[in-house]
Amino acid sequence: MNNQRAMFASLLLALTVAACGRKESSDDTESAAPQSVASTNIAPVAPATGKVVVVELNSDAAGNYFKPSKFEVHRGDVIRFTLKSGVHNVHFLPDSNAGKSNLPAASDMLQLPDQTLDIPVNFAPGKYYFQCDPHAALGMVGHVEVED
Ligand SMILES: [Cu+2]
Repeated sequence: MNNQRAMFASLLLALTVAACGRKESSDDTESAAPQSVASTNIAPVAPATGKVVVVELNSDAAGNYFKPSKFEVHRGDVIRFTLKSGVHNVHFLPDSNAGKSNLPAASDMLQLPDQTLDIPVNFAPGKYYFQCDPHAALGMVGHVEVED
């Protein structure tokens, strides 16, 4: 009886710890697919499908800005730049990403509301800088950290 209680208590504790650990993921991301149910006994066979990380491009009373302007992604994710207002582009400036390879080319201007630009995250782990060319001087810059 007491053993059963102890086992139940430790199981509960393990579940609580697992639940807390999941909260570390960023609030600014959206899952591309429903989250798979965690399985503690079976090791994943293949890397999970990447998630879609939405980054808005805005032009409003607050200025011109990416939202979020600082975030993390993992290889296999997709960064979905989504125009909310204004006219913007996305440029991973080589000069500001010294030593990095595989940078996406500067994008065309996004002009239509909800127009999207998907950038697959296939670059090496590290910190990357990007900007909107017309508004970089006004602070429309972003930082993304790529993790494996
Ligand atoms: Cu812009």
